[in-house]
Amino acid sequence: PQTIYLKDYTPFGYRIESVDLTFRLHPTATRVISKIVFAPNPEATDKRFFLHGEELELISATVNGDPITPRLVEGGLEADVPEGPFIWEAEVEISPQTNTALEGLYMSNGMYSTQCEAEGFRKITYYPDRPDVMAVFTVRVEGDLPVLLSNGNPVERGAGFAVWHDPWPKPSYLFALVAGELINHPDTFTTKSGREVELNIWVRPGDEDKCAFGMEALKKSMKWDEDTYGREYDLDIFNIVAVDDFNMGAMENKGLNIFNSSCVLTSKETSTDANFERIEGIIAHEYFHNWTGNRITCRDWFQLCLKEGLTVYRDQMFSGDMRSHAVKRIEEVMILRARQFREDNGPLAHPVRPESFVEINNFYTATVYEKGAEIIGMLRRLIGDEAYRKGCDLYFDRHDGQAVTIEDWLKAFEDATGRDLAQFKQWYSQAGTPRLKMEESWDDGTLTLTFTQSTPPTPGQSGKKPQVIPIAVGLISPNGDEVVPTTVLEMTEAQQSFTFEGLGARPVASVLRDFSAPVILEREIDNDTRAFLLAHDTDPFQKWEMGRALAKDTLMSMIVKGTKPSFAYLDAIKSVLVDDGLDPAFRALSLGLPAQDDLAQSLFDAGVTPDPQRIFEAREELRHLLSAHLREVLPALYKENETGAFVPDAEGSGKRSLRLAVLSLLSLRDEGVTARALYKRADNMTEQAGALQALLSAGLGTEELQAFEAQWKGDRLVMDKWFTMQVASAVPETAAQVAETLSRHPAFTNKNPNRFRAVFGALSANHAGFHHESGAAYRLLADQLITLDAINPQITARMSGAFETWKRYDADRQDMIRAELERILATPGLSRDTTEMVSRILA
Ligand code: B3K
Ligand code: ZN
Repeated sequence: PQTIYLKDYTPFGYRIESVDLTFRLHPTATRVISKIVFAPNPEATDKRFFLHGEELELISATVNGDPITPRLVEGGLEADVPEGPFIWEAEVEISPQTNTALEGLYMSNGMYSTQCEAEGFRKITYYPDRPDVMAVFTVRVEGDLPVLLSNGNPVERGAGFAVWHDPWPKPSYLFALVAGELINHPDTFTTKSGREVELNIWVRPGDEDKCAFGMEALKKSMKWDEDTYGREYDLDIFNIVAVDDFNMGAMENKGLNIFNSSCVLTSKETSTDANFERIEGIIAHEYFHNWTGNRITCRDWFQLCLKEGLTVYRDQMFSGDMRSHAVKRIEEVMILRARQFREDNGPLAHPVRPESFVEINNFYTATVYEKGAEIIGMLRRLIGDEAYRKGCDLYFDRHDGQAVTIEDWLKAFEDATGRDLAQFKQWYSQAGTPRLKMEESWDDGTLTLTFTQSTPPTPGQSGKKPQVIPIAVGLISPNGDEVVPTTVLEMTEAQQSFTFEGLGARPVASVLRDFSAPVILEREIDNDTRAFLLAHDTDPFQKWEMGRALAKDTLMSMIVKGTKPSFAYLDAIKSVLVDDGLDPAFRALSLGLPAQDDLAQSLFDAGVTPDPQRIFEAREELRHLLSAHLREVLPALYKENETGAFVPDAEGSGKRSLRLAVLSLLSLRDEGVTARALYKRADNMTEQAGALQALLSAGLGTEELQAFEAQWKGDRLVMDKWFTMQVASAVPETAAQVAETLSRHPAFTNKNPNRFRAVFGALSANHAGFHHESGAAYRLLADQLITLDAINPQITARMSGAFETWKRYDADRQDMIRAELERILATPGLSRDTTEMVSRILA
C-alpha cells in the first residue's frame, strides 16, 4: 500500500463551480448521475485530471456533452479535458445493499444512509474526493420511500423524488443522503439574527419517543455557540438522522447530521445517565462542526486535528457549562490517560498532526481528538480568555469558506495577540507524552520549584525538543489555607525554575491544577502530603488527583511488595466520601479505583513487568477492604443519595453515580440483597443496569441477567448493554469463554458495529481476561478480526488496537500476541486499514 506524505501536498488542478447529482435509488443497482462544472485552478501547476472512484461501475461519461472513454487507473480515472471551463457528466452504478463496510452509500435496516468522511464519497461517484475541493451541491433523490434527505435546504418535493440545494461550498466528505421510512421529531430554533430554523430528528417508527432529550441538547448547543463563539446556524433546516449500523458515533454532514442510534436515542427506561451525558456532548460536537469543520474545513487530512481537536475542545466546554466543569475535567483526564497516553506510549504513537499515513481512517485517534483538544486548552490558558475569543473571531473572519491548515489557525492567534507561537506549534508535530519532573527547595520564605521536561522517543521520532508547558500552580499553607491562588507558570526550557517569595511557613504546592497540560508529572511526594492536598486543595482536579494517587500507590505496593493497604488511604477516602459539602459526583469519582490497564502501564514505567492476574487480584482485594473499612457509612450513603423522579441532569446523575458506587461495595457484603431490591424496583436504566452490574461484580446476578434479556430482547441498544456487562464482569479465566459463547448467541452479529464492540470491545477492555495466560482471548479476538476484516475493515483496524500494549508484558504473552498479529497479517486480501495498523503495532 502507498504511503501519503504531508510534505507532498499539491492543490488540485481544477476548481468546481457546481455539482448536480441525481440518485435513482435501488438496493443493488443505484444509479448516480453527476454533472460537474470544472474550471482550471490558477493556483495549481499540476493539471492532471484525475477523479477518485472505487467500487463504481462506470456506465457513461461525457465532457461538454461529448462521450469520452476515460482511462481507468488505480483508485479512479483520468481523462483529457479542455483548457478552459468544462462540464463533466457521468453515470455510475453502485450496490448499497452489499456495502457492509458502511462507507459510501449503504443500507441499514431497509434505509439508505451515507458515510463519506474521510474518503467514502469516491464510492458514490467519480470526484476529486479531497477536502480542499469545495463546491455547491444540488442533489435530486429519486426513490419510492417517504423520506428523502440530503444536505442544505429543500427545493422541491414530489411523488418519489426530492431536490436539495446546499448554498455553502463544501468538500465531498460532508455530503450526505438518507432515504427510508422515517418519522421525525420536529422543533424550531430562532437564531439571534432572527432566522427561523426547522429542526428534525428522524428515526425508525417506534423510536419517535426517544428524541426529546437529543432535541433539547441540539437547541442548547445552537444557543451556546451563539453566546460563546458568536456563531450562528446558516440554513433553514437542520436534520439529524438515527442509523443502527454506523462505524462511529456520529457525522457532521452539512445540515444533515447522521448519528449512530446509540448516540442520539434516549429514554429513562433504556438509557443510563452516562448515555445521556455522552449524547448531549456528541450532539453538541456534531453541531459545533458546522463552523469548525464545515464552514472552515481542512486543506488535507493531515490537518484533521484542526477541526477535531478544536471541536472536541468546544464540546468539552459546552458540557462543562451544562453540567459541572470540575466533574467534566476529571472525566476528560481519565479518558485522555486511558486512551491517549496509552497510544502515546506504544507503537501507534503519532503527532497530533501526523506526517504520513496509509489509510486516513486509522488516524481518527485519541491523539488527534483528545490531545488535539488539550492543545487548544493550553493555548487558551497561555493567552487568556479574551485573546482566545479574539483569535477565534479572526480565524472565522479570515478563513470562512476555506480549507486551511494548522499554520493558518495559529497565525490568527499570533496576529490577534502579537505573540510568537513557533515553539508552541511543536505540540502538533512532536509525538509522545512529556514527562515533567519537579523538585522543590525552600529557603527562608522563598519556595523554588524546578521543572525538567523530557519526552521519550516514539516511532520515527527521537531527540525531542522542549515544549511550551503551562503549569498551573497554587500554594497551600500548612494550616490548609491557600496562600497563593492559581498561577500559570510558562515553561519553555528543558529545565526551568520558578520562585515564590515572601511566604510565611513552607507551603505545599498544588501542581498542574485543572490538568493544565497533557504531561506526566513526576514528583517526590509522600502519602501524608497527598492526603493533605486531598483534604485542602481548592482545585477540584488536584483534589481528585491526590485521592487517585493514593489509591494507585496503595495498589502498586500491594502488587509489587504484597503490602496491605494503609489506613491513611482508607481514612482519606472515607473522609471524602462522607463530606456532604462535596458534589456527590465528585465523591463517586474519588471512590473509583485506577483501571487495571492504567496500573499495568504504571508498573511497566516503574520497570516491573505487569502480571494481569496479580493486578486483578490486588484490585479485587482492595475493593473488599474498602467495603469492610467503609461498612458503617455505606448503608447511610446509599439511603441519602436516593433520587426522586428520574431527571438526567448533573445533580440527579451525580447522586445516582455515588449511590451505585456505594452499592457495588455493599454487594460484596450483603449477598446482593440491596442490589436485588434495587433491580426489582428500578424504573430507569441507570439503576437497573447499575444494580445488575453491582451483582455481577460480586459474582452474583445470574437470574437477573436472564430477566434482563427476557425484558429487553426487542431493544437492540439495551441488548448491547446486556452483551457488554457479561464480558466486562467475567473473571479472568472465563472471559474469553463468555465472549465466545455470546458470539454464538442468535442476537450476535458482526455486521452491526455496536454489537461487535459490545462483545469484543468489552473483551479487550477486560484487562485480566484479555491477557489471561492461556492466550485464549488473544486467539479469539484474532479469529474474529480476521473474519470481520472482509466485512468491515474500519472496525477491524480500530479494534486491532487492543494489541497495542503488547510490549509491556512478559515474553510468553508477547510471543502469543506476536503470533496472532502475524496470523492476522498473513490473511489473504487483508484490508489496507488492518494491514497498516497491525504492521505498525508489530514494528
Ligand atoms: N468527523 C466524524 C468522524 C469521521 C470518522 C471517519 N472514519 C465524526 C466527528 O468527529 O464528529
Ligand atoms: Zn468531530
